[in-house]
Amino acid sequence: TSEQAYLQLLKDCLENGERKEDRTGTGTISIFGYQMRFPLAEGFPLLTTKRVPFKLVASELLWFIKGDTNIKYLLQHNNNIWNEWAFKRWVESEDYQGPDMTNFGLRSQQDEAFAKLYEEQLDQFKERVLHEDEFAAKYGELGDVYGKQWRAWRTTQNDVIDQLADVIKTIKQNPDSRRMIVSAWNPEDIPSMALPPCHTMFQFYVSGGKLSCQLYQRSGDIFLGIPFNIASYALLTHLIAHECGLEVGDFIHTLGDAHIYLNHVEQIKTQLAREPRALPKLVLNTDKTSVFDFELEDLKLEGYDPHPTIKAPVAV
Ligand code: DHF
Ligand code: TMP
Repeated sequence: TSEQAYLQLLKDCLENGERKEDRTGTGTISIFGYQMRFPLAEGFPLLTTKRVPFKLVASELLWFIKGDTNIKYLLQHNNNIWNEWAFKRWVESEDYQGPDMTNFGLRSQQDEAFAKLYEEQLDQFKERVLHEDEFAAKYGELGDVYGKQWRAWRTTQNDVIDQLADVIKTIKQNPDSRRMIVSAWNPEDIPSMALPPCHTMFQFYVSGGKLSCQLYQRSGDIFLGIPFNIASYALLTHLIAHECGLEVGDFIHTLGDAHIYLNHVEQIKTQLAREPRALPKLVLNTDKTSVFDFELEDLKLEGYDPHPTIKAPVAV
């Protein structure tokens, strides 16, 4: 199946990757420049060699599509994947008065007493984002991240560009266009983002009634982030193809710095010892047409039968 492309990336990086230090202090094995292709008609590319939580992939994508940049929506959907980056802004702010949380990501992996303190602070933080509007508006925000750039890119003339709506219009009206691009990489806004965009730009291509999508990802956490990114862009391609009356073609994933964090190597060896299974099938609620109207319950997977979850710490 097309999962082989991902398993090959795990192998290639383990075998040929170079040891490289990184921003988070974790250390990586890294390669630069890599491409994978997932023919979407073969099945939905959600990994089967470990469980990847589809609901979390889907709620994150719907959050981008809404143009939302506040983790409150994610928390309301029990999605905790962006917590650390909002929490980081909170504990580095003037308003935070609790115990010192400097370098909480690494310290919570090394020091059990600190890990307990950190969990408490993170739980309190989540409660406040969920239940205090003013706190949520200020500290649930990740800044000018994906949702903002996709739906409301601000120009120097103070106009707003809805890149996603524009690209969908072009796919319908001028499918041969070679300009169907959405960019999250806005150099002016980078200082006001919790994390500069990892999936930086994507392009669509229509041929033979099929919609393909290629993503350029500048930086990819091979074990944790990339399985989400593959599924997320596959889902986006399905949604847009559905709205435009097209079949799905390929998702092409092009990577810049693709890296394995050193504290993921054992997990990857476990995963590589497993046999991939048949890919699941995505079933959309066809009562909905517009990409902008889809809700979580309109997105269903059939036949997902993965090997068990493999846990790994995320580098902050
Ligand atoms: N930083 C780093 N170092 N790696 C990332 O992949 C990453 N991804 C971000 C933000 N910053 C990042 C946003 N996406 C997980 C997956 C995707 C994601 C963030 C985190 C993650 O931890 N996945 C776990 C399950 C999480 C859960 O069940 O709550 C996994 O096992 O897939
Ligand atoms: P960086 O900004 O120093 O590159 O760190 C970002 C890390 O997050 C890096 O390990 C890549 C990873 N990442 C993904 O792999 N996919 C994602 O969607 C996001 C947001 C981050």
